[in-house]
Amino acid sequence: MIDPKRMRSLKEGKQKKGKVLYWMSRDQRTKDNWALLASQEIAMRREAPLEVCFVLADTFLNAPLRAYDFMLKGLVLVARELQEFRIPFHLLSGNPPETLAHFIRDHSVSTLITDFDPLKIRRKWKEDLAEKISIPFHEVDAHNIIPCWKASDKQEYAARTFRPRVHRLLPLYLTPFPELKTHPFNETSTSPGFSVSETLSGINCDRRASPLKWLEPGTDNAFKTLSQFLENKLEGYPERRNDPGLDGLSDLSPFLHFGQISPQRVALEVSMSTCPVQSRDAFLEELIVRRELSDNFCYFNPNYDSVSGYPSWAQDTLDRHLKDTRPYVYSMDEMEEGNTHDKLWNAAQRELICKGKMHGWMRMYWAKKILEWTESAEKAHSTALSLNDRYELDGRDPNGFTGIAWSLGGVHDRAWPEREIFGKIRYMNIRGASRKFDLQRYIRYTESLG
Ligand code: FAD
Ligand code: FO1
Repeated sequence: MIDPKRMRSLKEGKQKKGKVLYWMSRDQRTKDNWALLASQEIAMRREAPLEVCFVLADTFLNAPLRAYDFMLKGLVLVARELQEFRIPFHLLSGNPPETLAHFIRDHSVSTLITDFDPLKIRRKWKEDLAEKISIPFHEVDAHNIIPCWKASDKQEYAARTFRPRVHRLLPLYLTPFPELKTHPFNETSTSPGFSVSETLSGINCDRRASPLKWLEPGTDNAFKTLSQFLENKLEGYPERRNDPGLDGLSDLSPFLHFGQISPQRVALEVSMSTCPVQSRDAFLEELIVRRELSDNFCYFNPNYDSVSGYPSWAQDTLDRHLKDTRPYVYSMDEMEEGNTHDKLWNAAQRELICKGKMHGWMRMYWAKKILEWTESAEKAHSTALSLNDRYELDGRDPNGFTGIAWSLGGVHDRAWPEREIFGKIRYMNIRGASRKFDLQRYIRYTESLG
C-alpha cells in the first residue's frame, strides 16, 4: 500500500471506469518511483489499464540542447523499461495542459496522477489542466524522501531549523521501495517509439550549450555512478568535497535533477555502506537536508527566482550598498566568455561551459563574484540564473534557484560583518579560496577541459 501521505489530491473529480495515466515529468524513471507505484496500485485495484506519458515542452526555463539531449536519451530508456512491464509510454509534445486534456479525452483516462515539483511553471501547468478535466487528479512527491508538504508547512529559515524536522520524520519515510509489477490489465504493451535526434531537431531550444560526452544518461548509468561513489569517494567526502581540484563529489546531480535515480534509493544505499558514519552523515546532510530545503524554499516562497525572495535584512543591506563603487564591472557577455581579471573565476566559468557541471564549492564563489561585479543585486541575480540554467546540466532546478538566493541574498544564511558592496551578505574571495585548496591545480584541470 502506498503511504497515503506521499499522495495528495489536486482535484476530486468524478470517478468513472477506464485507464489510469501517470503524467511523468520530474521523476523520469521506472525504478523506485512513488508516483508510478501509486498509479499502478490504483489501476490494479480497479483492474484497469495503466499508461505513462511525458509532455515535451519547448524552451523549458530556457533549457539548452545539452539538457534536452540528456533528458531524451534517458526517456528512451524509460520507454523500453516500461515495455518490459507491459506499460505503454507516450512522448507527447506541446503546451502540457492542452495536450494532456486532449490525450485524457481521446484515451478515455479515468484517473490522472503526476509527480510533485515546487517550480512555478509546473504548478501553473497543473492548475490550468485541473480546470480542463473532470476526472480525479492526484500528485505524488516522488522526488523528496519526506513529501515537501509534510516536511514543513512554511518556509524554513535555515538548515538548522529544517534539520530536526527531517531527522524526526526520516524513520517514517526512508523506507524500502516495493517492486513495480508487470501490468496485467493492458491490452498492448507497445509504445509509439520516438527518435532522440528527430525529436531534438524539432525542439525550439537554446543551442549554444552542446550535448556532453563525459556523462551517459539513464538509470543504469546513475547506479554505476552511485556505486563508483560508494566504493571510491564516500569515505573521503567530508575532506575532499570543498576542493574543486579533486574529484571528490558524487556527480549524481544531473541524474537526480532529471529524476533518473531516486534520492531515497541513494540515501538507502549510503546508509547501508560500511563507510565511517561521519562520511555518510556529511553526504546525507547535502542529499537530504540541503536538497529538500531547496524544495521547501521554492515551494513556500513565490519569489524564489528574484531579489524579492531574499530576507528583508538582505534586501535592505544590498540596497544600502547599491551606490558603493564597484572596482570591476563586467557585462553578461564578458562573464559568459570567462573574460575577467580573476583567473579562478574564469576557470569556474570554463568548467561550467565545457563540462556543464561546475564544482559545488566554486558555484558559491562564482555567484558571489557576479554580485561584486555588477551594478545591482537584480542584475547579478538574473545574470547568475541565466548562466547557471543555460549551461548547468543540473540547472533549472530548485537547488539552483536556492543556491543563487543563498549566495547573493543570504537565504538560509545569516548576516555577516558589513562591508563594501556586499553589506552583510557573506563574502568570499580568492585569498579565502587559496587557504582552502590548491588554486593552480583547479585552474590547470579546467584548462584541460578544452
Ligand atoms: P554532491 O556534493 O555529491 O551532492 C550530492 C547531492 O546532494 C547533489 O546532487 C544535490 O542533490 C545535493 N546537494 C549538494 N549540495 C547541495 C546544495 N548546496 N544545495 C542543495 N542540494 C545540494 N544544484 C543543482 O542540482 N542544480 C543547480 O542548478 C545548482 N546550482 C547551484 C548554484 C549555486 C550558486 C550554488 C551555490 C549551488 C548550486 N547547486 C545546484 C547545489 C550544488 O552545488 C550541486 O547540487 C552540487 O554541486 C551537485 O554536484 P554533486 O551531485 O556531484 O554534489
Ligand atoms: N519537464 C517536463 O514535463 N517537460 C519538459 O519538456 C521538460 C523539459 C526540461 C528541460 C530541461 C530541464 O532541466 C528540465 C525539464 N523538465 C521538463 C522538468 C524537469 O523534469 C524537472 O521537473 C524540473 O526541472 C525540476 O524541478
